[in-house]
This record gives sequence, C-alpha cells and structure tokens, in this order.
Amino acid sequence: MQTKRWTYLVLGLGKTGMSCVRHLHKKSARFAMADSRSHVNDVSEFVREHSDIDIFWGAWDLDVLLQAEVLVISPGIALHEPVIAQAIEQGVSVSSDIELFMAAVERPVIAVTGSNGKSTVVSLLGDMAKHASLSVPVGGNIGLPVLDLLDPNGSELCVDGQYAYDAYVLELSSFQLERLPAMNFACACILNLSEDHMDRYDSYQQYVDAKQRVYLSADVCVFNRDDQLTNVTSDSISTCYLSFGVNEPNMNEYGLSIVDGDLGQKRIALMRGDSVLLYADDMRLQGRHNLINGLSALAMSDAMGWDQQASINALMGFTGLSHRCEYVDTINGVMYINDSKGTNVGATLAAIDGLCALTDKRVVLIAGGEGKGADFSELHGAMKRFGRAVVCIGMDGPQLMNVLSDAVDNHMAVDMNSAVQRASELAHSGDYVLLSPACASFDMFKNFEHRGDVFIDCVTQLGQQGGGHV
Ligand code: UMA
Ligand code: ADP
Repeated sequence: MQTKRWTYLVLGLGKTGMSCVRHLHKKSARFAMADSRSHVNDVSEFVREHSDIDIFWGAWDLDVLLQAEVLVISPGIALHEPVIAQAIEQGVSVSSDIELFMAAVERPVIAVTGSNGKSTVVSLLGDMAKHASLSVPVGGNIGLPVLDLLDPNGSELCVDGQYAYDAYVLELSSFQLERLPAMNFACACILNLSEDHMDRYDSYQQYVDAKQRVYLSADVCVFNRDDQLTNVTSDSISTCYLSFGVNEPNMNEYGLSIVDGDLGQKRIALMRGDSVLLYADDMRLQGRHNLINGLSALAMSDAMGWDQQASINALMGFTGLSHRCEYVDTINGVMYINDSKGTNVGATLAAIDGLCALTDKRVVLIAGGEGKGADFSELHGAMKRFGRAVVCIGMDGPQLMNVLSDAVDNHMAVDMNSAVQRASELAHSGDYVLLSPACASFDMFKNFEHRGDVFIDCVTQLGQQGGGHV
C-alpha cells in the first residue's frame, strides 16, 4: 500500500478544527490542515509559529485528501460533500474531535443530545456536580471544544498523580454524533426530537438516526417517555434504562405529579417513583419544558451516583442561561422575553407553550431568519391559540408569514428595531413580546447571542422612549 503523507488531515479550521490541530501537535502526530473557505479565520498565529505544517485553503482537492490516512472532520462539514465522500469511498478513514477526546480519557463521560434544551441541561448537570463538590467540566456543542478540556499535553488533567476531574459532561449535536462510532459513555441521553437542520439531512429519520448513535455502548441510557423517537433502539447494547416524562412515574422513573401542599393547595411535584424530589414552585426556571429538563438532569445525576440532595439544591437555584426565555423588561404592562436561542420550530413551540399554556396571556411573536428547510406549519396551532400577532424578520420571514397568515395578525419588519417597535404597537397590556425566531440567525446577525443582544438593546431603547416600566 502506498505510504500516506500524513496520518491526519484536519478539515475545517474553526473552533473544533483548531482544537484538533493543537491536540495533534501536542501529540506530535503527522498532520496537515485544510479549510474550503479561503482564509476566513485567523489561524495566522498558529501558522506563523508552525510553518512546517502544510495548510490548504479553498475548494477540497481529492488528491490532497487521499494523502491522509484519517480525515478529522469538523461538525459543520457534511460527510456527503462530493469530494469528501469520494475520499471516504477510496478508503480514507473519518475521525473527529469527540473520538480523539474519548480515546484520551478514562474518567466517565455523560453525553447529552436532543433537539432542544441541551445547553440548559448540561449546564444544570455542571451545577449539580458542583453542589456535590465534584469537579466536572462541561464542553462540546455548547461552545467549548472537548479537546480543550484536556491538559497541555493532550491528556487527562492530573494533580498530584490523581485525576483532577471526576467526570465530564458533553453536549453533542447530530453533526458530532453522525460520524461517531459506538462510544462507552457512562450515561447517554436524548432529551427530545423535533425537526432541525433539515438543510443538512435527506430526511428527518436520518437526523433521528444520527442522534440515536449516542446510546450505542452507553452504560446507562436516559430517554424521554413522551417522545417515542428518543426511546432506545435495538442497536444499543446497554442494559440499564431510565426515563423521564410529564406523566406520573412508575418506580425508578422520573415524572410529574400533582400533589396536595401543606396549605391544601395543589402543587406540581418532580418525582422519582412515588418520592417527591422537589416542587416546581421551588424552582427558579420557568415553563413546563424546564420541569422536563430538570427531571432529565436528576435522572442523569442519579445514574452517576451523585448526591441527590445536592442535585435538588442545584436545580432549585438554577436561573437558566441567557437568550433562553430570558426576561428583559416590562414596558407599559407588556413583558419582553428574549428566546433568541429558539432556533428551530420545536424550541419556539416550547417557549410559546411554556409561557402561555398555564396563563391567559397572549404573545406577539418576533420570528424568522434562516429556516434551515424547516416546516413552519407546526407553529400554526400554537399561534392560533396563544398569538396576538407575529412580526416576521429575515430571509425566511415571508415564508413564515405565509404559513401563519390565517392563524394570526401578521407583519413583516426589515430589521430588529422596527420589529420591536411594531410588536410594541401590537401588544396589549398583559401580553408577552417574545423573540423566539424558530430560525438560525446568520442571515442578519453574527450568531444567536448577537441577535438576542440586539433585541435587548432595542427593548432598552423602547423603554427610554417614554414607555412606563410596569
Ligand atoms: N468549513 C469548511 N467547509 C465547509 C464548512 C465549513 O471549510 O463546507 C470551515 C469554515 O470555513 C470554518 C470551519 O469549517 O473555518 C467551521 O467549522 P464548524 O462549522 O464545524 O464550526 P466550529 O467553529 O468548529 O464550531 C463547532 C460547532 N458548529 C457547528 O456544528 C456548525 C459549534 O456549534 C460548537 O460550539 C463548536 O464546534 C465546539 O464544539 C454551534 C452550532 O451552531 C454553536 N451547532 C449546531 C446547533 O447547535 O444547532 C449543531
Ligand atoms: P440547545 O442547546 O439544545 O439549543 P438550549 O438549552 O440552548 O438548547 O435551549 C434552546 C431553546 O430551546 C430555548 O430557548 C427554549 O425555547 C427551547 N427549549 C429548552 N428546553 C426545551 C425542552 N426540553 N423541550 C423543548 N424546547 C426546549
């Protein structure tokens, strides 16, 4: 067999790719790096310091790809890209940062995936570990490449000959899972499944199959009883299953129950079997979807053998992450909520339902952007029931407006400022104005954080224009 020029070729030089490059360099591996978009990223410092490493910019070149034994492919790059697919067909192997990380660690790894709630749940798990005096870093799709959790030699961090971390929590996307072989996760969970990234997959089933890979060879599988597709398929070799869901749980299941409070009032309790763990009104997180997120994290913390009371305390104190159903201000009796992280239809439905289902309130929704091929029609029922109006923005705004035209009063706005102004005119006192776009942000903003920050600025300006903060 012809000798290959490099063991690894790292494809994509964003956050993940550069973490792989640094890792392979620490490990003295023979590797090269490539990005199909010309010089979009500032990797100049690394390149200057390591002028001996080959770097390729511009369209993928099959001859270059075939000179590597293994392609280490960033999540944003699809395996079905023609040149990459040809290289794989001709025998080049595929790997990823997650696989390199799993090869480097011995401590247990919890892997969390799902269409929505991942970042909330992994952050909550990190807090639960802290409350139990455990050292458990959180990384992955949440924004910190997993290889950056390792020490400067690319190994597990040790202090005085002992492992510094008790476990790791990883948020994994379908892009990361679709190329991952069976991994021995200590605990694996699919929170929920609804359409996302349909511009990347040929079918919804293909997206679901990618997510299901998280269970292969996991020690404990944690799934959502209310969402059949999160249930473990027969391909998994695990023998231990835990489930969570809204209904009353059986023994060893996690669920919700309505119980009588001390003052005779009805309270929603988060339960394991027939034991009350805590009450929903003791939690600072709002919305039914967050009760489910809490149950999933409690199930995983129990699966890991963490102190249950510490986890319950963590859940009670957890205030949630920015840009997820985040309260911004109340102006003229209208509450402004930033859910910029609502980047798919399922998330926006959960936000509308979470805010309105248990109240009489109505919502003026600001939505639109890059729809990623989604079917917006699922928003129709929720907007008909809870919507006051919708103000559409961005590339797929007109499509969204079209879908909702007979459900609710609808408008188009050219930018966030006019969307907020318009929404403030349409909202009645007591309503919500909710930014939950059901779309990616890249057509108008740098990312979802930028979109949320612009929304907050516009709301702040609106408040300064003379609205009363009540
Ligand atoms: N690139 C190419 N050719 C392509 C596509 C991309 O060369 O066809 C290059 C780009 O020029 C760029 C690099 O690849 O230099 C970007 O790689 P990437 O898109 O894989 O992004 P990273 O910067 O490595 O960030 C990734 C995740 N991005 C994606 O999955 C798209 C980040 O999740 C994640 O936080 C990060 O790794 C660390 O693990 C972001 C995301 O949007 C937040 N995820 C999706 C989601 O949450 O829905 C899945
Ligand atoms: P992810 O990391 O999966 O994108 P986040 O925790 O960042 O998830 O939450 C993103 C959005 O998803 C939130 O703004 C909220 O609208 C919605 N969401 C959160 N938890 C759930 C859930 N359990 N089910 C459905 N939607 C949810």
